[in-house]
Amino acid sequence: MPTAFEISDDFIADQNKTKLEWLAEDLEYLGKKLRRRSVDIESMIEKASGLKVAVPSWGVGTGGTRFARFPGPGEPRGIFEKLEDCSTINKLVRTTGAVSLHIPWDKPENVSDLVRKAEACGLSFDAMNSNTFQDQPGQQHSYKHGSLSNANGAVRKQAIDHNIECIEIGKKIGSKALTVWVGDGSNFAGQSNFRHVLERYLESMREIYAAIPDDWKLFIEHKFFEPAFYSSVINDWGTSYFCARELGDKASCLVDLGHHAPNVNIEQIVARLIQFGKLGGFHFNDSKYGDDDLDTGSIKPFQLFLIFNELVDAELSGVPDFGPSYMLDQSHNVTDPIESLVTSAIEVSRAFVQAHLVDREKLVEAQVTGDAIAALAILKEAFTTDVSPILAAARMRSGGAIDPVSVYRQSGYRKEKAKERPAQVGVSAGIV
Ligand code: PSV
Ligand code: MN
Repeated sequence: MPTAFEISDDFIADQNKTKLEWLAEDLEYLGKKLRRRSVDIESMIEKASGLKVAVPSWGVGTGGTRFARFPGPGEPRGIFEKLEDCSTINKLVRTTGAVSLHIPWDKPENVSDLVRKAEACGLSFDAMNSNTFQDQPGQQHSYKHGSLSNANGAVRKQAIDHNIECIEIGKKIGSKALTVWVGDGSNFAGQSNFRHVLERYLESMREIYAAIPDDWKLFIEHKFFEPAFYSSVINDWGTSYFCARELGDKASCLVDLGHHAPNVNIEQIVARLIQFGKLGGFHFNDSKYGDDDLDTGSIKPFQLFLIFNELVDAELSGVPDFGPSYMLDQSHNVTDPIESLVTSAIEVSRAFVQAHLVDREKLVEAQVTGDAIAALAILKEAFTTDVSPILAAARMRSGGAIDPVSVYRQSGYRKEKAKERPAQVGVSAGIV
C-alpha cells in the first residue's frame, strides 16, 4: 500500500519563511498597542497556544442538508482516513490534537489498530458520541418513535446498551467522556406526554450514568428542534440542567451553539451553567436560522466573543472545577471541510484571546456605576482588536502555519487525496 500523502513539518516551515518578516512587523506594532493597555503580548501568545479544541470525525466529510449531499473529491472513506484529515488540521493549527468519534459511524473493526493509527497521526480521542437518532442496518428495534424515551422498554434497552457500548469502546481508546444527544421528540400536539417522556429518558440515563467510569464525564446535549418539529425531549438548557443535576456529579450540560431558538442569549445560558457548576462543554458552530452547522464565528462573531467573555471571566475569577471541553461541531455543503475546520479552530482561539483583552477592572467599575456605554465600549475595544498576529505567532511557535489555509492550498493535499481515495458510492462521510 503506497504511503498516504502528508503535509510535512518542513513544508510548513518553508511556507512560513515567506511570511516571517511581516509577522514580526505586525507583532511589534500590536505589542506596542497592547502595552499601552498594560497587556503583555507574550502572555497572550502563550494563552493562545494553551487553548485546545477537539475536531468531530464527522466534520471532515462534506455535510449535507435534509435534501442532498454534494460529495467533494478525496473525501475520507473511513475512520482511518478521517484521522489523517484531522491530523492535517492539527498540523496546520496545532490546537486540535483530539478527535471526537461518533458510533457506529466510526466503529472500529479493530480497536488496537485504531489506537495505533491515532498515535501515528499525533492525535488522541475526545468525547465519544452515541447515535440513537438513526436506525442502523440489522438493528432489532427502530428509533422512529424515540430512543432513550421510547414508550417501549425493549427500544430503550437497545439505546441504553448502545450508549454503554460507546463507553466500552471509549475506555479502550483513552476517551474520557460520553456525549448523549437524542433526537427524541414529537411532531404533533398530543403525540407524546411531556412528563412521561422525560421520566423515561431520565430512567434510561440513570442506567447509562451507572456505566460511566469515575474519571469520565457524561455530557447532555440539548437541542430545541429537529428532527422533532413540535417538541424535543431535551429541548433546552433548563431541562438539560435538571437532568444533569438528577444524575450526579459526573453529568453536566453541553452547549451546541446551533441548538437554541434564534436570538436566545447563549452567553447568559453559559454564565448560568457556570454558576450552577454544570457547564460541561461546547459544540462550536454558527447559524442564522437554526442548527445550520455553519463555520464557527462566520455569522455572529460578537456572540462567540461574548461567550468567551463569560468563560474567561470564570477562568480569571477562579470558579471551582471550571474546565469545559471545547469541540467543533459543524459540517456543511459548500467548502472543503479541512479549510472550514482550520478556519473555525482559529476563530475559537481568536474569541478566547480577545476575551482575555477585556479590561475587567474597568468593566466592573462601569457595571457598578451603571455606565452602560462604558461597559459596552470596554467589550468592543477587546472585540475589535485584531489579534491575528498573536494567533499566527502561537501557531508558528508550535510548528503550525502562519497562514494555514494558504499552506493547505499550496500543498495540493486535496488533489493528492482525490487520487488516493477514489470516490465510493454511499460513503457516509458527512451528515445528511
Ligand atoms: C445534533 O444536531 C448534533 O449537534 C449532535 O451533536 C450530533 O451528535 C451531531 O450533531 C451529529 O449529527
Ligand atoms: Mn452538536
